Amino acid sequence: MSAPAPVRHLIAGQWRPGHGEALRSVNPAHPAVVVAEGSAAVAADVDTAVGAAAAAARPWAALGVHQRGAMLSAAAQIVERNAEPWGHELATEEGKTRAEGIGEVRRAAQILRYYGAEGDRQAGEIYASPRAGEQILVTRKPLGVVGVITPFNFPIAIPAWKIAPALVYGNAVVWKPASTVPLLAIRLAEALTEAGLPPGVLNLVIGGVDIGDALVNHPGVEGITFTGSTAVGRRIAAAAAARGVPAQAEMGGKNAAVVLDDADLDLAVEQVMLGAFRSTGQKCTATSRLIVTAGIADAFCDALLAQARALRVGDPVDDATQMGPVVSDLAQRSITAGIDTALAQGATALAGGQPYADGPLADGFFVAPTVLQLGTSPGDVWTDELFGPVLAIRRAADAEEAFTLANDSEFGLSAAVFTQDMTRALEAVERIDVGVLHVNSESAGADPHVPFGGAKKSGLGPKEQGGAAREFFTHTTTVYLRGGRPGA
Ligand code: UN1
Repeated sequence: MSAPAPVRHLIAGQWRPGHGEALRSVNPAHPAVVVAEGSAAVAADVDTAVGAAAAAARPWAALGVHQRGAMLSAAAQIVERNAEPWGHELATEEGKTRAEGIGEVRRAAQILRYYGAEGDRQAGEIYASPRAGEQILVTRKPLGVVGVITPFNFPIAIPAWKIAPALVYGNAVVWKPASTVPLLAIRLAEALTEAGLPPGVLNLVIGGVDIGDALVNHPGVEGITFTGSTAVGRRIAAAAAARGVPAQAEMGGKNAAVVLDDADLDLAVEQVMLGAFRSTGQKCTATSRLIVTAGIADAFCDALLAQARALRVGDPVDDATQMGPVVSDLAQRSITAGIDTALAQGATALAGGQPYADGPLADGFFVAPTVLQLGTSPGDVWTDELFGPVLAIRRAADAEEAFTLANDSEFGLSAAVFTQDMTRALEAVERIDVGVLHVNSESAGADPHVPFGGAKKSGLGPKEQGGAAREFFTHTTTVYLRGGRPGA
């Protein structure tokens, strides 16, 4: 067992210990094992970090997009080279399986590579002018100092997909990651520092809600990007609006998989299993609602339950494990409470639903893969995001009713529809109100070059990734460009 890694903060180009309250991340499969340990940042650190970022922002913006991109490309190589050890650390700190952890580190490298090449993709707009001798063009400028607040569930990929575009478009960053995953945050900041980022361009301050609040309310922060819970996202967006700065908030999901009568049964079962239980269901894009039409419902549920009951739950660094623990004691308690409420409100547990009372999983923050059959009054589990391995099933008479049920949520992040009928698939595209729709694949997943984000109440502000990220991390200047007096 290795010694805990020290928690350090990156401020003005220097790695420093914190002076705040004790902060430790533990292995959620073995909570007695400390992964990283030290002290949180304090509000004064946020102030210093924002000051350093403000000083670094102008020369950074002046550097040019190609040079900034070259540093991201260098960071991508460092991240890629460390995929195995950092993926292992990720699994021990966050709890997803080691294979997923390594995959996530590689994904962070891919995101850095994508934005590293952004200079070659930049293109602008030129408009005709109603006046002779004039052209109108639109240029883009960075916001300045951007506050980045990231969740625990993708400790390196989500930070990469916020920080890489923020930096390449010329912003300086002050980043507060979830305090449950400090080690992976330190790893990404190390890679970017090693890649040559000038001091102050990226600052890392690790801490709890007080540090997030200090960042969000700091007058020097000129934009805030956040991924996390709906309650916090709305609070951040409100605080940003009160200060008159833009905010981008990616929040909750209650994502449906719709399985229609003509679906490829094996494919649908496989993909719903991945959507519901990969990363222990801790994704805003995870499948937490399943709607299945009458003609396939019994066969589908039988096959799904057999797989859910057989899922190998265990230590994420054991190669045989298919699903690890949830991130923390708090998460375990809130998911378990959500399951208990569902059962009290009339749901039937078809798989899981019970805590691990004894055996090797009893000490870790494990929650059994849980499948709940809902009745006609579906209860809170139909509407509230539990952020864990819990799938709630409802049956629909036909595709029309299934699409209506899929839309029966205030959220609209992602959905999956399983059908082999192109007409039905196109109907789903028309009918299902989401930001991301998968036809015959699981509800989770995102690629760096395409927009990511939700419809309805899942998100606020411009979408993330691809060209969409530019909308948030830059502002435009419309330039009326004339030479001298025409004809003079
Ligand atoms: C994915 O589906 O692979 O917090 C990414 C989340 C999302 C990212 C999902 N913002 O789960």
